[in-house]
Amino acid sequence: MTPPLTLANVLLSGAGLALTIASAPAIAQTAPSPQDMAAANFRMADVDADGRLNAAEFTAFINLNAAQDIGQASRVKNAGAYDRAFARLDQNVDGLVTPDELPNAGN
Ligand SMILES: [Ca+2]
Ligand SMILES: [Ca+2]
Repeated sequence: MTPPLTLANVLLSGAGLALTIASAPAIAQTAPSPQDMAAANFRMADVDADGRLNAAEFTAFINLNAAQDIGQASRVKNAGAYDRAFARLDQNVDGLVTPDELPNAGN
């Protein structure tokens, strides 16, 4: 059951939206850091949500980072050097890259 779309409902939700927009600039002043964006990309690329990236997930992670020009991702992507980057980051060589194995993005 969807609630009836009355004029009052539309106006009320519209007012809520206006309030949200009005309060947004204060938040928007702090742009997300490369670290934050990389962390979000990590979660997005981590398809099975186990908190670790396998080789396929890592490729998606690099591509997401490259699209936002984070760290060395564009260079890795352009060179197709996913395997090499993965091997370098996977310090304990378990075939998975964990967040603590990632360098701070933007360095
Ligand atoms: Ca995973
Ligand atoms: Ca590892």
